[in-house]
Order: sequence, then structure tokens, then C-alpha cells
Amino acid sequence: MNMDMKTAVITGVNGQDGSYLSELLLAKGYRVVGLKRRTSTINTGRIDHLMPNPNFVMRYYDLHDASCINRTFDEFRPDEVYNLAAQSHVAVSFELPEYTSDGICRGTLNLLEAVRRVSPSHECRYYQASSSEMYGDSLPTEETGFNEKSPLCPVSPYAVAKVYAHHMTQTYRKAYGIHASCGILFNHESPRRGETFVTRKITMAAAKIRHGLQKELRLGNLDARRDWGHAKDYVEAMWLMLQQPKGDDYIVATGQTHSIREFLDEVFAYADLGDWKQYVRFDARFLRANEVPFLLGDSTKARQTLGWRPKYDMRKLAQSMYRSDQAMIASAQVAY
Ligand code: NDP
Ligand code: GDR
Repeated sequence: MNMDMKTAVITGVNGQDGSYLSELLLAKGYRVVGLKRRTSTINTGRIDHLMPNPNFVMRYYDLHDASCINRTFDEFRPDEVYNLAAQSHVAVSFELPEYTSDGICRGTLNLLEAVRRVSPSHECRYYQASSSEMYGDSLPTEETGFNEKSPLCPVSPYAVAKVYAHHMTQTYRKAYGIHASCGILFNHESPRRGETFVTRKITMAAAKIRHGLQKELRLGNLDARRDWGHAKDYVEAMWLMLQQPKGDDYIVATGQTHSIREFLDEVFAYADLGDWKQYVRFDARFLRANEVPFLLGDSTKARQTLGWRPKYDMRKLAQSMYRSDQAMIASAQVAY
């Protein structure tokens, strides 16, 4: 190994963001240590193409297990740690509140303690995946949307746990001088987005309807508004945060908000399927005990301090997700 090479540890490496961040860091010449939990079925589809790269190393771990985190830190002495792992589905967090909270809260604390332990001899920078869900059911007071100073009003077990992890990261930054940053990322999607999140559910359904493989799409609340960007753009912001002289908090968002209806309009028009109302059925099973009605982020600080800019807006994002799902389904049909 080249001694000048930086080492980054990524938790949740096989998730959407973990896969894009690994690609970015490998392209920048990092050694990437990807942490993945053991599952009974193989779920490395997003990172299989990285496995042959000698600078990409995988280790098993779990957010609930501090000993494996400490062993990994001792073995690799990371320069940067990106904590991306979480049970990240908001609706599921109402069904699994204890599991979701324990992983996010204790997992974050375990990592911060591991950074604190190695930091006196070896400066290690830390990234925390904070979320726009932390703003909950409040509305922004500014027209430009929520900013880093807006009050946090979480309304799901997932969001409450993310607030804990956010404050704990700030606390370790203040108390121990750790270079720790919180990226308050608004919704970001991609062709690699999990299939149960609303955008991917919609693009997959449109592609299947187009190929005659699905007749209807069942959804919950269509009135919620989200500030949707592309995950590939957002992992760049994560990296930029850790290149700054000091740790800080940054909103990462496009600055545009759209309803689920508008996302449906975009995808079904692009797929040339006519009016989506022909296919979409309301299903109360997809409603949540509490809803986050409106998200819009003001990323002025990230734009000014990090020089970050998103390349994708909702329209370009929706089209790229649909194209990818359409191609995947078309090739599967050829195969069978
Ligand atoms: P994904 O759900 O795609 O990936 C989450 C990752 O965490 C997966 O690798 C998953 O493993 C892993 N994980 C879950 N539970 C555990 C556990 N107990 N131990 C170890 N690993 C675990 O999420 P994203 O990539 O979309 O998001 C990355 C992070 O950013 C998450 O923390 C999310 O909460 C946060 N975030 C995401 C936003 C978004 O819009 N995407 C916006 C704001 C914040 P497995 O595959 O085995 O389940
Ligand atoms: P979100 O994303 O909860 O914002 O969390 P999701 O795509 O799950 O929901 C967005 C909005 O769509 C509404 N909705 C549905 N959602 C899903 N999943 N399935 C449906 O059938 C459906 N019908 C309507 C929801 O009610 C909601 O209003 C994501 C995750 O990535 C979090 O980890 C992250 O922190 C936040 O984004 C920012």
C-alpha cells in the first residue's frame, strides 16, 4: 500500500450512498474499507463492480457491535470515517422503533468513541448522515426553506434517533475537538435507490406497466412535498465537508420542492403512459402514523463554503431513474 494513500471507513457500504461514495473515494485514490453486516442472502449488487479493486476492502460488522468497530479502527487507522449505516426507512421505523433507534443512536456513539480513541495520535475526520426528516412536521420560516439553524421537530422514531446522533456528533466536536461534520441531507435518490422508497417504487412501476408486467401502483399520501436530488451529487458534498479545516453542519439540498403527484406527472409523461391516475390506487397501508408534509432545503452554506452545486434537479433525476428501470426490465425480458 502507498503510505500517502488516505484510508476511509464507510459504514453501510452496500447501501445507495455507500456505493456512490466508495466509487468517488476510489477515483480520488483512497483505500476504502467498506463495512457491511452479514445477511443470509447476498445484497452486494450495488458494489459488486468494486470488488476486484485492490484498494477496496470489505469487513463484516454491525451497528449494534462496538467490538468490531474498534478492531477495524485498530487494523486500518482510518483518516476519514463516513457513518452511513441505518435502518433508513421512515415508515418501517414505526414498526421497529427499538431496533431503528438502537442502531442509529448506539451505532453513532460507538463510532464517535472509536474516533475519540484513535484521535489523540492520529487525526481522524468523521461524517454523520443527518437527515431533513429531523425538521419533522414544522414548516420553514424562510421562503428559501430549512437552514442549519431551523428548529428540529422530529415526528418518527427514525427522525428522533437521527436528532440524537446529530446532537451527539456536535457534542463530540465541541467537547473533544474532533473534526466531525453533520450533513443534513434532503431526500436523494438514484437508479440504485431502494425499491420501497416512493421515487423508485414509481419508476419501477412505470417501467413494469410499460412492459405489461404490472397493472396498478398502490401508494399512500401523494400530497407530501420533498426536495429531491441525486445521490451521486450528494456524496460529493459529504467528501467536501471532510476536506474543510474544521468540522461543521451543512444542509445539502436542491432548493426546489415537489409533491409526489408532480413526481408521478414527470415519470408517467416521460414513459409515455398518459395520465398516471389510470394506474395509481390509494392504499391506506402506505400512510404513516405521523407524516412530514413539506421539505425544502436552503443549501447556501454548502454552496458558499464547500463550492458544492447539484447537477440534477427532480426532472433529470426522475428521467434517469425511469430510463434505468426501463432498460433493466427490457433486458430481463430478453433474458427470459
Ligand atoms: P440505504 O438504506 O440504502 O443503506 C443503509 C445501509 O445501512 C445499508 O448498507 C444497510 O445494510 C446498513 N445497515 C442498516 N442497519 C444496519 C445495522 N444494524 N448494522 C450495520 N449496517 C446496517 O440508505 P442510504 O444509502 O439512502 O442512506 C445512507 C444514510 O443517509 C442513512 O443513514 C440514511 O438514514 C441517511 N440519509 C439518507 C437520505 C436519503 O434520501 N437517501 C437523506 C438523509 C439521510 P443492509 O443492506 O444489510 O440493510
Ligand atoms: P422519506 O422517503 O420518508 O422522505 O425518507 P420515502 O420515499 O419513503 O417517502 C417520501 C414520501 O412519499 C410518501 N409516500 C410513500 N412512501 C413510500 N415509501 N411508499 C409509498 O407507497 C408511499 N406513498 C406515499 C411518504 O408518506 C412520504 O411523505 C427518505 C429516507 O431516505 C430517509 O432515510 C431520509 O432520511 C429521508 O428521505 C430524508
